[in-house]
Amino acid sequence: MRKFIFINMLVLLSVILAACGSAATPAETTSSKQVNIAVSTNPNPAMQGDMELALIITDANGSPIEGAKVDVSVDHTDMTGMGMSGLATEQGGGKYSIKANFSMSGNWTMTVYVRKGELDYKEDIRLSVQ
Ligand SMILES: [Cu+2]
Repeated sequence: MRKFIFINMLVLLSVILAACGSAATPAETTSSKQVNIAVSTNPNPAMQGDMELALIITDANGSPIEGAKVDVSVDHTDMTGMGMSGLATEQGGGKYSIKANFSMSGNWTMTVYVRKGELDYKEDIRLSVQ
């Protein structure tokens, strides 16, 4: 009987350890951002329907990042299968823009990929559509 309890304790302990392992928090990245993305919308505030998204993309020193490949995808946060994506058009001076049609109001998440040479940066930006 004593042995049986001991085995149970071991099993319980291993379950706890496994649970702790999966809940481990990833190492935090506290280094300053390589890339800054400022988003503006036309119309502003963002409205359901056709919209232009403009991104001003700068580096850690505030200098515009030009000549980058900027992929934008947007997803309606509460739903699946409502995403769209495309390549933003460079406007010069670190500005990139893309047209989108938001078929529903609500919370959307915009994922921006900025790639240029060694730089491969991704950022999720929340977008509230009225
Ligand atoms: Cu939706």
